[in-house]
Amino acid sequence: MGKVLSATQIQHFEDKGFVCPVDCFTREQAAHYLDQLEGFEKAHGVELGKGFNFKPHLLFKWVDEVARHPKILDAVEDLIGPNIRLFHLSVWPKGAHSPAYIDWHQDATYFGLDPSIQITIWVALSDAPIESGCMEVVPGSHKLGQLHHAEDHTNTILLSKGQTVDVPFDRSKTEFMPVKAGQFSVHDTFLVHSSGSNNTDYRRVGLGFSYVPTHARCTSSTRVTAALVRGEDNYNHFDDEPRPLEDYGPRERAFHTEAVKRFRASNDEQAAKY
Ligand SMILES: O=C(O)CCC(=O)C(=O)O
Repeated sequence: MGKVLSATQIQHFEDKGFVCPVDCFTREQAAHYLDQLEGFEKAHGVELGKGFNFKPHLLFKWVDEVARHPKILDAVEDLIGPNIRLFHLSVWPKGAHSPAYIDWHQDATYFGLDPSIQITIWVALSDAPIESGCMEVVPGSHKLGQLHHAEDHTNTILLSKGQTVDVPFDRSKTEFMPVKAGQFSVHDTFLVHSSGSNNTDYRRVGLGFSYVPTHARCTSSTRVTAALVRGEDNYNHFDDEPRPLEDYGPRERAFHTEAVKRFRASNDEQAAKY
């Protein structure tokens, strides 16, 4: 038994590469977070979507709060130990009846981590049932290690580089990871997964947090940033990310721009090796 995950859930994660769903906060709290996200979008005339969906925990106090939610960090600790950095975060919105989708991929691709240990926690701000395009996974595929990916720049693909597994793999048995607003799913960095388009009348929004143990390093020549969210770091593999003191303040925007620039440079460097 871990702090949040049961022995059965931890075993399921080891065998299948994912756990879903886990209760985190109330529907009302999820709606409150979604209001803040959409209030910002409305006020600034932007979408926190493709091209502007990276690392919003550096810009908004409410996102930083979710990133450090004790229930989330307890679940991550159950799987990778007590010293944890938030390596990356993407917002994943899919508008009502939007054709946007995500092809089969592994999160590890282009992260360049060594050792490649990373957990994705996908937190639902709105309900994400199968018909809204929740994630579909290939159970056990995390044991395949890194598979080769190609880039597909179809503009309805939400991933920044349209990374898509381009070697054969068995997807005769898949499972979905539906989550309700306020719940999260957990998956391993090598788990092969995808998600379909949103066939509901509402916008489906989730936050995908990528956590790593502090001993993992990014092998890119660009030194990337990551927030120490729990425990201590005796390795110095990352530059620290400061917590936002003001929503979308000038200091916050400047740091966010720099952190995203470095993350993209690192991703480009890793992609060039493929
Ligand atoms: O939000 C989605 O539909 C998929 C997100 C995803 O692939 C991930 O968080 O790893």
